[in-house]
Amino acid sequence: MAQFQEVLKQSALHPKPAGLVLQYGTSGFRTNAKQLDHIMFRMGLLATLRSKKTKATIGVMVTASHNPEEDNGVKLIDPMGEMVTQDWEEHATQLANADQEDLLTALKNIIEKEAINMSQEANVFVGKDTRSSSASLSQAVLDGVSALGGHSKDYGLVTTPQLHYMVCCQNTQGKYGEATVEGYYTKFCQAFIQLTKNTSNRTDDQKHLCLDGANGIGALKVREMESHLKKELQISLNNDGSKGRLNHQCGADYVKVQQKPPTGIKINPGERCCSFDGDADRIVYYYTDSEGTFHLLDGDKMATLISTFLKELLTQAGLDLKIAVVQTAYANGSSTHYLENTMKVLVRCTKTGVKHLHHVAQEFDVGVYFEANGHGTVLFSKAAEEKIQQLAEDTNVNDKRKKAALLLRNTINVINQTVGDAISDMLLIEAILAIKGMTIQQWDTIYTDLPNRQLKVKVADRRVIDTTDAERRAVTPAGLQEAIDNLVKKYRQARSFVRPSGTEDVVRVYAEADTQESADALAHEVSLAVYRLAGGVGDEPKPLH
Ligand code: NG1
Ligand code: ZN
Repeated sequence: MAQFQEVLKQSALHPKPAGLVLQYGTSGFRTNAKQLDHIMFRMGLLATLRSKKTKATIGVMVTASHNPEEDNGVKLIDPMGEMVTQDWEEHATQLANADQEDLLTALKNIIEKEAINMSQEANVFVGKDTRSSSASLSQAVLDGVSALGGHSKDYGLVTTPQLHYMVCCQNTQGKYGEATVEGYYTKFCQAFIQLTKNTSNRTDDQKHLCLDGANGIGALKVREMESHLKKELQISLNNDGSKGRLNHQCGADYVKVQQKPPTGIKINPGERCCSFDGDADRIVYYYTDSEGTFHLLDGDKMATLISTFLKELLTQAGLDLKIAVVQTAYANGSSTHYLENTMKVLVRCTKTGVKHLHHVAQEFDVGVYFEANGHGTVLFSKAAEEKIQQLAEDTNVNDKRKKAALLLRNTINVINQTVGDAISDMLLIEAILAIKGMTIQQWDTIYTDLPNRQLKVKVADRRVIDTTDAERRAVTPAGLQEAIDNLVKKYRQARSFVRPSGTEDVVRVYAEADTQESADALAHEVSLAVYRLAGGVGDEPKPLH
């Protein structure tokens, strides 16, 4: 077929380096940008096939999120704006790793396996972050789409969640919103303004928020959005990309892992601050107190604030809807304890990676999911949305129920349900704080985090570590879990687990305990166990203190 001849011709312009093997990881392919040209071309091909198969628009986002500037990556977006299904991740890995001369065979295998009708039209939306490599890499995606005769729309510079939003809008014929960046700002900012409309006496101080844009795409987009907020949220934007390097000593991942404020930003005591990551799908909040101590409010604190707010509104509205919070093993033990025992909210734990959280959240009427690192959102079932809508329109209900229903309706509209979204999460948190008349300090005292530490260990092959029980226990290598269990017993309120990263060539170690010293010591000892039992390379891990 002529189509395949074109693929062959075009693929020669995007050759695969011999011997290179890459996996579709926690969220797509991610590595040094120099190794990715052929991957991008092939993901253009794959997105076209996925579009033909689903008879819907598919998204391809070129970004490496919180990774350093020199890396890049690609994520595929399914018709409703969610991450691509797992069986297609396998197709992605197959296609990405096929040798140049086997590419057509790999492509035909997928077509056959999925029984794809090649005469079906295909539509692919493409977006990219601000990395210098993103321009040519997104062109490679577009080349892949056109080689298979697909139509594409290049959104250029957008945040990852904006592209998810566009895909969902397109495939719902505009029901979710208009598939433009303007449509995105209008939808979310209008909902924010509605939510904060009746919060009396908000001072300019309370409307003020200090934002670290990680020198990335989020900063650009917040700037574009500002006029839509009509001064109801006054953002002072730092790390806007005009000087510093992307994600370098700034951004949500740096702040969360280092547990300190980003550089290049002056914070006044008590001031409410937040950081986005490099593609604006994660956000964390923080402040420093009058003694200069840093306080982090991460994904767990956001999940708690949001679920408490929603639970209260559901009760006031008299709606019997099942709400749950979905977390991963990285969730602070205190947050889980508070949610289960004080809030009496159902908590579920899944494997790392938002696709896992998203799927579990879909099982509930209202599913609040957050990774501790600040990636998360809220999902409302169709039935829940309909009940809320009906109540908001019902003329026979009392004022209290009506008010709660209206707030719930606007809350749904301020949330990007397709994926965790730093901009939408920021608007939601700001609205909740305004409605509750709550300061960041008050929010912080809802529960106290257990001191914790995250470390990385380099090993020859991280796949030697296999885990179970939502990654909380290591099954292999032999003896590792026993070693961890014995170390954990030495400390109070302690917990630790290890897992291979899906985005970096490292093993991640997490530990928490009653004091920071204990958490640090435990994390170090577990790192040593990993190094010794799982084939550590380079120098042995050194104690933190
Ligand atoms: P890995 O590298 O698999 O731990 C990291 C994050 C995930 C997720 C992905 C995708 C941690 C501990 N891990 O995955 O939660 O966000 O990146 O960006 O934060
Ligand atoms: Zn990200």
